[in-house]
Amino acid sequence: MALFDFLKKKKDGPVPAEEFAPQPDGIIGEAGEALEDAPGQAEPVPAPEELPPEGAEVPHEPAPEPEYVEKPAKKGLFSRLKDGLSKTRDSFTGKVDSVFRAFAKIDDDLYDELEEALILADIGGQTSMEIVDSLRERVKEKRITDGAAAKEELKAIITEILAGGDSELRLDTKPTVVLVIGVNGVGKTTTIGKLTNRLKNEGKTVVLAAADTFRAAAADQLEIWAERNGVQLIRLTEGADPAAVIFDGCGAAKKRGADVLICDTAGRLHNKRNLMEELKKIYRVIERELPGARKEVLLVLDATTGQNAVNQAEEFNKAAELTGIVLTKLDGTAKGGIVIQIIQKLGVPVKFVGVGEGIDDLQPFDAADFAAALFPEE
Ligand SMILES: Nc1nc2c(ncn2[C@@H]2O[C@H](COP(=O)(O)OP(=O)(O)OP(=O)(O)O)[C@@H](O)[C@H]2O)c(=O)[nH]1
Ligand SMILES: [Mg+2]
Repeated sequence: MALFDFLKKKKDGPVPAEEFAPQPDGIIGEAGEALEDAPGQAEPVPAPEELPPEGAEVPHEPAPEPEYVEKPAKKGLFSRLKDGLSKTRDSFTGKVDSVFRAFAKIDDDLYDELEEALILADIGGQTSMEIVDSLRERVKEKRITDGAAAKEELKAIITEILAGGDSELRLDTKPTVVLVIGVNGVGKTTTIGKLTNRLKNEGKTVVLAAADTFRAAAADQLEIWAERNGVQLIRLTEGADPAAVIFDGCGAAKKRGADVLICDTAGRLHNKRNLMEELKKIYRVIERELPGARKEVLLVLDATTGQNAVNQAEEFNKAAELTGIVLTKLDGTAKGGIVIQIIQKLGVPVKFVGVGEGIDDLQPFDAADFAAALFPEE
């Protein structure tokens, strides 16, 4: 596929800085050795233009790596999801139920209250309105008169929205390259660790590329995950060109006959031009080194940031053709409702959800399970 097929041609303005998490300061260093050998590849990535002012507070410090504890008894996937979504469920069903309880009949007031409840449950204004409009139509069409049946319809509508995308990670080529992007602290590296575990358990050979060369600790963190999973890690020195790491990663994946090359990236791509520049360069390396390889571009979003995560998804989606979203930290938030608006607004499928820090706390996204976990049986 041609390089620019991956990048939308739309000319958008710069990404509003407040929509992205603050980034650590720094400039990309010289290209790594491998890339210097590669003709036409060695130009360094332009330094970010929107660096925070000197002395600016940088709130995100990478959290210490959690103690690795293998969960003793494998709890069922669904019950893990249900546990993980408990805060969201309490907020969501609490609000929705109280609306249906408060109204004896289904009328405009109920719809207004329901829309408000959905907005409060982080489903977003536009998506909430669409859901309520659709409910209104169905209730009319099916001549529904009682609240319980209307609630069932609401569940069906939400399930349909959630099921709107192809949530499968497509590993059609050997290797497939999985590029993991997102602002800092959202859980990219942890997600890669968990995803590697999943893929290994499916019998896949995985190579990891530490293309977050922004700080040495990032590669160290990925190395821990590589060791846990017993997979090869490609890393270069701090400050090396990320594309150089990907170049070496492609080489290692070829040599090993790996099924998947997963690339970690720095969470500092905070304006669209930098993101596009860097991705272009990375794509160019992948296309030359692994012609025809499928690319999965996964955007990691931290669910605890609520509407900000939705904004990030919109901005990243303009800059790069995302193939999927990973929504992390659902276990720590009541804001899981954002998944509904992300799917509805962006049309990008959610492929995985993170429901904890453990190695097996990454689940493939399943619309029916997610909806079932949101609407408990009565
Ligand atoms: N509770 C919970 N914590 C998570 C989840 N996913 C990631 N985390 C935690 O979030 C923190 C940040 O995760 P990282 O993987 O380092 O995030 P990152 O995006 O790689 O961050 P940078 O490399 O700094 O850009 C870590 O403490 C993780 O353990 C999740 O699904 N649930
Ligand atoms: Mg990281």
